[in-house]
Amino acid sequence: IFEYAPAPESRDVVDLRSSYGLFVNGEFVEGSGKPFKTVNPATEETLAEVATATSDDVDRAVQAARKAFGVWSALPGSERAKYLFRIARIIQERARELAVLESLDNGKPIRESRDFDLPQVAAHFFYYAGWADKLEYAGFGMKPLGVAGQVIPWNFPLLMLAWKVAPALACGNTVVLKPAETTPLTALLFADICRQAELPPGVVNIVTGAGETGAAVVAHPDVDKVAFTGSTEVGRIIARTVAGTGKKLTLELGGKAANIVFEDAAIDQAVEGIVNGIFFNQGHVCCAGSRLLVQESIQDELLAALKRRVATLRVGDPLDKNTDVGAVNSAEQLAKIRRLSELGESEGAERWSPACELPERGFWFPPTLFTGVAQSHTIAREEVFGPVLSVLTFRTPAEAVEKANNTPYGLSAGVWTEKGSRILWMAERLRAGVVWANTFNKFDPASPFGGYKESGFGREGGLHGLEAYLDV
Ligand code: TXE
Repeated sequence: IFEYAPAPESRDVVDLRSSYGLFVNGEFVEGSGKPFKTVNPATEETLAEVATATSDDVDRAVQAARKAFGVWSALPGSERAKYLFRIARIIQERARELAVLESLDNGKPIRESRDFDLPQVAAHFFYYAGWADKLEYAGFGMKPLGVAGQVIPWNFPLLMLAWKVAPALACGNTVVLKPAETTPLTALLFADICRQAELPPGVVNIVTGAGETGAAVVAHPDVDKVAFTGSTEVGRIIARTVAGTGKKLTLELGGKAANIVFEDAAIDQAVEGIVNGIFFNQGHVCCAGSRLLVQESIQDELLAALKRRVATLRVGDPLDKNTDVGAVNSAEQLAKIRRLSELGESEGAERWSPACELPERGFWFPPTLFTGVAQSHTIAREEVFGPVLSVLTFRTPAEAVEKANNTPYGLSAGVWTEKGSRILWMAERLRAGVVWANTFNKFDPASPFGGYKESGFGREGGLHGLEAYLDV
């Protein structure tokens, strides 16, 4: 019935340069390391060459941040708020440019970068701008920590920046941020926005490069606070580096969330929540609902409805406004998704994907369901970080809780039921930082986010997100 008419967003709104430097002390400067290429994961074309910061470059950035700390932390909160409001407004004004650049560098559908990432990014700056002048009356001690070293991943490049930079600056800290090596471009455009907002030099510094650059930020003796979002493996390395140094640390790591559907749930609504839970952002989401726990009595009905819905998802060009599922961010991540999916099959689960044509070039993986998954299967235990859903069943609420908690992670969970009392009963027992009820992947800057167990510690967002950047 429906003719498919591609509706691509224009690339021309982005003024791509062929090479990018580091942003240190308010200026773009060359890096001393060997530059690296960042590619468009949907086409494998090189977007730009980006500087690599060595430990000497990181040192210069930290020194700039240290110097700026004196100025920035001495400003009245109301003055800092003005800068943050200005940044938020410029983000709104340049939202289209930022969204297209995010989709180009990351592979996510423009619908998501335009309607989710960018509004959330601006909202975080507005929200924390609102706190900057209220902190001294809000029961907090007033001392910012100093220089914050922040290392972020590639799944929500600009949003993870906002989660880290906005509260740090509101409290009076200065920042040295290292974006992920596959998605550095929107952070560099953000650097340009800082200049446009006339933020004092050195308050925000962006150092690009791979893990070594991140390690140099974390280890720098003049960094007072480390904030990291990424793999549990690297989180452990960072925790070891920071141990005994007196630096403050927050970690936001992996997840293996259960999305739990009871027999009395509104099925159509649950299906939308399941699809959103695992296929949003190609499943590159730490809180993705990657384990579907369905009550046995409705398994057949739910799976049939879910497959019908998944078959309608459009996979393809991230800049096409009709696209639901974009490109996998990197060749490495694609290899990991493939390896874990092959393991899923060889360990005995049943694999299903709708018929869907994937582009020839680029990094692509179809929406995939595994049914008949046992708790011992690798795909039920390891974070795939891709569009791959493992389906398990349960009979009683207690069994649902036990299975949901049977993971070293504890970032999020979803509960679908019409019974309010059951939602509360479940939320009390689920060991997860966020429990969504009859929805999934809902975010708000006023709401704290963070993990239990191996998903990390500390909270980002809301009032609690300020604690990570203040000394009492
Ligand atoms: O993560 P890394 P990768 C999970 C997900 C994914 C897996 C691997 O399962 O498949 O991790 O992804 C920097 N010191 N998540 O390899 O390496 C790195 O340069 C300091 C979940 O991309 O953790 C990048 O900027 N920094 C996750 C950032 O850490 C180091 C999001 C994250 O990269 C470093 C991403 C070091 N020794 C992946 N080594 C989530 N929680 O949302 C690397 N980095």
